[in-house]
Formats: sequence, structure tokens, C-alpha cells
Amino acid sequence: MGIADKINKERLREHFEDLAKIGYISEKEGNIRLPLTPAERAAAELVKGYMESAGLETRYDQFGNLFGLLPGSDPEAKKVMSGSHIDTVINGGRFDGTVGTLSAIEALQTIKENGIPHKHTIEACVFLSEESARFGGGTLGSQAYIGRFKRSDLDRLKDKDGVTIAQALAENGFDPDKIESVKGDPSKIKCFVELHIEQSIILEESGIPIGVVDQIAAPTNLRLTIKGRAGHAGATPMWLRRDPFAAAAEIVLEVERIAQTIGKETVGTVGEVYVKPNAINVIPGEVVLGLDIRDVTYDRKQAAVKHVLDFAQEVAARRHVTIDVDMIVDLAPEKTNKDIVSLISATCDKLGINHMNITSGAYHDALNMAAITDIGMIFVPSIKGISHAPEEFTPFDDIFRGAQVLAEVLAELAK
Ligand code: HGY
Ligand code: MN
Ligand code: MN
Repeated sequence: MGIADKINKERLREHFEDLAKIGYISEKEGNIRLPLTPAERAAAELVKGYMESAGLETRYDQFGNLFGLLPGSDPEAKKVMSGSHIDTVINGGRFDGTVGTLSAIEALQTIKENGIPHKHTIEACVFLSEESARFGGGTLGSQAYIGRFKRSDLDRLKDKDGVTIAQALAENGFDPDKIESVKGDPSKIKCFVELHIEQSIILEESGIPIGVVDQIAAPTNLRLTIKGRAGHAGATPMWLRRDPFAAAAEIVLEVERIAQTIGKETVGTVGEVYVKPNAINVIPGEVVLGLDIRDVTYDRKQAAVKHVLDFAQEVAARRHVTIDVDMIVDLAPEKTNKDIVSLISATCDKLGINHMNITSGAYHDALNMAAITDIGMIFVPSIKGISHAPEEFTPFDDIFRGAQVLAEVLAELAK
């Protein structure tokens, strides 16, 4: 075999276990590494150290994205990129993002240590703020890398305390005014390949260890601010109320209903709610809902979003509340590159590893990278299909197998 049997399994395991300790709260609370917080910055510095031990040339860009470069023999040849993220959701698991990040570094270190010839430069990357948990929108680092943000966007994206990503970047030594410098140059990139946990149950149920992703669903993330009239829970008669939470409840059920009916691959979630003042004997004055609507078909996703927004305004009129819409991200689904799909499949066949083509219901940095280069994704199983929760689990042998496939694929693409 080529490089697969040279991957240093114990080094990968050690890196994985050490990274999992950063931001670890407890078995019940899982991991919390929100972007640009001390825990996530410590994780980035740990990973940067792994890149440097691997002999990679490291750099942060002005959006906090981290890169580790392994120069190829032909400086003019386009670079092969691979990586993922290390930030987590609130009470997340240890595998989401870290598997692809650490496996990419391990692959590059193994290629370098074994003197595997490669014409193309290979670059490991860690994109900042892939999760929407802090700033409401996901895959922000790779969106910045593909040039999707103007400087004003960095004042628009803010966390629940009103801290903008521009402020958070500046507090951590990055310069939001230099957002233009973050843009990658598509003419210099051959492709981007990401290894990731599946985050659903298909691989486990099929008993197949590797998923070859052929399409990636995309989200619309938006926040609805519903304003009514705060009041006394006891003294205010029902006919006098303008209750934004009752309005929100109708909207939440309509998100579920439209996602259940408009299409098999459409999903809709309201996972974020803020109620003000959130007191048991006060009719709320204001409720904020965070919506996440996704599909592998853009037009169907847009139809679902439009339906929910029209429904919300109908509820507002009927209940005499107001609803403001903050459109945070609105991404388009993507297909992966057919040649890379074939290469991943052929690599699995060469290694004697069973594989299947699979759709990604989760989105990833690869979704954005598709706008500027050819992309591929490799999945490893998620036990019981659980992710974004402390119970998220992938056996280390599955991670190792995914790293072997990734390394072989990167070595072939960079040849
Ligand atoms: O939400 C997602 O699909 C990704 O895990 N950020
Ligand atoms: Mn995630
Ligand atoms: Mn992820």
C-alpha cells in the first residue's frame, strides 16, 4: 500500500485526545469551544503546534483561519487543500470538525516524513467559526476565505450579547478592516477535500465505514424578533394580550409542518429562543427565534423559507405583534466534484474498504469552497447518528480508517 499504512495511528489518537480536553466541561455537558473565546483560541494554538511539529509553514489570516503549508516541488502548480474546523456548538461533541482537521495534519506530516513526492503544494486549514452557535451563521471562516464578506458584514454578525464578530476578531489580535486580505485566490487552488463525521445514521445502519459525499445540503439561518406587549400574567385578561411567545409557538409548529410536507430532504429547526424578560408571571414583551431551514434543492429551501416568513407576518397581523427578520446566512446546496468522488471510491477499493455514496444533511466548509474550487468529502460513521451533543461518538478505528483514505487521496491529488 502507499501512504495509508504509514499513518501514525498513535500520534493521531494522542492529538485527538489532547484536543478533546480543551473546552471539555463534563460527560453530561460535553465540549464548548465557541469561536474567538479562550477555549477555542487555546485549541487553535494547540493545533498550530501540531502543524509546526509536522514541519508545515503556519499562518493565521485576518479572520482567524489557520493554515499549515507543505510546499510541493512545483511552486507554480495549484495547491491541494484539506481541513475542517475546531469550534463546537454549545454542549457539543469531540468529533465534529476535529476529525477532518487533525487527519489533514497527520496526512501532511506522513507525506513529509516519508518523502512522498508531490508536485502540488498541500495546505491543511482550520476555518474559524464553522458552527453558528455564537454568531448565528455557520461556516463564517470559509465564507470569508471565498470572499463573501464585506467589512460591514462583520458588524452585522453578532452574538447573543451583541458582540460583533469584528469586535471579537479585534479582541483576539486580528484585523477586521483587512477582510479583503482573507480572500483565497481560486486560480491557485486545485481542490479542497474534507474528512468529517457523518452526523447521521446511514453509515452505521448500512454497516459501511466510509461515506463518499456526492451532495451537501445548505441552510438558511435567520432570526425573527417578535415584539408584543409585556404584562401581568394574572391581571391581564386574554382578550387584551399581545403575546409574542404564543405567536412564536405558532411559527415553530409551522416550520416543522412545512419541512415535513414540502420535501423528503427538507429539514426545519428552531433551536434558539430568547424570551424577554423570561419570568413565570410576566407575559413576555419580546421573543427572538433562531431558524435553520435546509435542503439539497435550493428552490425548495427558498420556497419553505418564503412560506414561513409569509406565515409569520399573517400571525403578526392576527395577534397584533410585530416581527422583524434578520437574514443571517442563505447558502446554496452543492454537489461534490465527480472526479474526486471517483478517486475517493477507487482509493477505498484499493484499500479494501467498503464505501457508499451519501448526501450530507449537515453543511461544512466544503460547501463554501465549492464556490472557488473542486471539492470532495469523506464521511466516517456517527454512532446512533448523534452529533451536536455530548453523546456524539465515532470509534477511533473509524477515524483512523478515514485518515488513511484522506491521506491516500491527498497524496494522489498532489502527485
Ligand atoms: O450545522 C451544521 O450543519 C454544521 O455542523 N455546522
Ligand atoms: Mn457541526
Ligand atoms: Mn462540522
